[in-house]
Amino acid sequence: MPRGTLIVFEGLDRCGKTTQTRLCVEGLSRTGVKLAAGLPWRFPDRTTPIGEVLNTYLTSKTELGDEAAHLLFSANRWEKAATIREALGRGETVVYDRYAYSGVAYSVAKGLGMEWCLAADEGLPRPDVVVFLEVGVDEARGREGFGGERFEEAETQKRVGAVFDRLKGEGWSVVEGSGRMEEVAERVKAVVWPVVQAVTGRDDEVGELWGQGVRKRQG
Ligand code: FDM
Ligand code: MG
Repeated sequence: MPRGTLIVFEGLDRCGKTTQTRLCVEGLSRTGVKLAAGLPWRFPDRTTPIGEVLNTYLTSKTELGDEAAHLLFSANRWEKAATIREALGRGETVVYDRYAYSGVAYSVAKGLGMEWCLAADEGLPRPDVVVFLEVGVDEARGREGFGGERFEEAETQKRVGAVFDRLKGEGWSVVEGSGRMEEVAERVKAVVWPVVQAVTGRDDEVGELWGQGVRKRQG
């Protein structure tokens, strides 16, 4: 049985990830692709005990040191790693709103070292495609809801965007995120659909971070 495809959406806050992950799932289900239950999945997964701590942190009800926060965001992914692999192994496609790239981008933007940040997520299931929704900070700031949570301010977003630029590599598709949501969804479909078809026709294993796309950790 062919495995499922792991599709990840990344981008700055208010870039349209949540809308586009939903539209992507709707589009895939119309084409008859076998999907995991309850998609889109998202990180942080605020429903687990670790995710509850992250939620209090993001809503500024708790303070965490930058290293501790980074490791908790990563642990929140590790607690789902087996579930993701199992779904893909059953031939189910998985769509994520944020993944380890957000983990690295936000933590490096706070001043933590790139290598140290990459290490925590090394070995997680590797996405088949990372859809990066490109939206200028000024446009994102103007969208409804910007500013409600920790990190949702322009200076942080600019620093996060600069780290995302360093992470962009093989397996990434940068999609212009401005414009009507239906237009953006068409652009997303044009990059996602060929990947789903290619993975379905191939008989390969799910990869591991940071195998491709971002350079492998040294040593
Ligand atoms: N975030 C998200 C991190 O700092 N590290 C991570 O590993 C992940 C997955 O949490 F500000 C930050 C990014 C964002 C917040 O909010 C999650 P959304 O807007 O609900 O995705
Ligand atoms: Mg947010």
